[in-house]
Amino acid sequence: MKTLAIIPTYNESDNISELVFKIFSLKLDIDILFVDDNSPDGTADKIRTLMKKYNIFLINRNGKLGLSSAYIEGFKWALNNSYDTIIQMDADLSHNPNSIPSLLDEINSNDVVIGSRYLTGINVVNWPLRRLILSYFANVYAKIITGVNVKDLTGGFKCFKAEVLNSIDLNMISSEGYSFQIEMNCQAKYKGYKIKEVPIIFIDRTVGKSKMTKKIIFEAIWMVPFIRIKKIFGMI
Ligand SMILES: Nc1nc2c(ncn2[C@@H]2O[C@H](COP(=O)(O)OP(=O)(O)OP(=O)(O)O)[C@@H](O)[C@H]2O)c(=O)[nH]1
Ligand SMILES: [Mg+2]
Repeated sequence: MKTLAIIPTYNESDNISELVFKIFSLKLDIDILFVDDNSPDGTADKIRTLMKKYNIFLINRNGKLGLSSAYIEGFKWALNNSYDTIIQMDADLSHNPNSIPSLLDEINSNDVVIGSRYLTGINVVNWPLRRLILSYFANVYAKIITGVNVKDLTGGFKCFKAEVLNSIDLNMISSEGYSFQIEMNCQAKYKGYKIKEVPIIFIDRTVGKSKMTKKIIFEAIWMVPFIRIKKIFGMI
């Protein structure tokens, strides 16, 4: 099994070293691909230093192009470089690398594994109540409209079999922000792939700033019915 962890970064220089150290401490055979959008805080330079010691790759883009396009670029790179298992995670340590083994354990018998915050109650630590309510109800809304029975449709800690990414026309993904997570899950489910959730504990970032904006929230509100409409008209 050739495994890649794709990690998009924007101004995460203070989180990168700890993250890389924690992933390689697992002693699993995993490569890391960072997709950095020319972070003004010098994240890419930190990554380049770490590249001397670890199996790390970097796609350095010219400017902030958004989470969705960072992942799409990473997915294409993974497929071109023959990885068969692709993990995606945030750089801010909200996604604990110690949960990677439980994602990998399940990927053999499933096609997509989601590290789920809402599988066993609400496993979110240190989020302000309004952020938690937003995330929770966004998930209920997305589940009802899309008909995809996943408790954490918006989570960003996931594992894909390469076959799933290969089957999706990545150039036709419409989302720019976090609704990207919902769209990828729907694409997989509508194509008949098996999705499994495993519980994770999500801890709010302690270092760096959130990139969540109102634009990202509004995009998700109209994108969810749009995804369903694409399915109804056979575009997925
Ligand atoms: N390359 C790239 N990475 C991004 C962009 N926006 C966010 N990211 C990265 O995507 C991951 C998730 O972004 P976060 O800001 O942590 O978003 P979040 O997890 O929803 O929100 P918080 O945890 O509250 O900050 C982090 O690793 C970010 O650095 C972007 O435009 N380009
Ligand atoms: Mg985060």
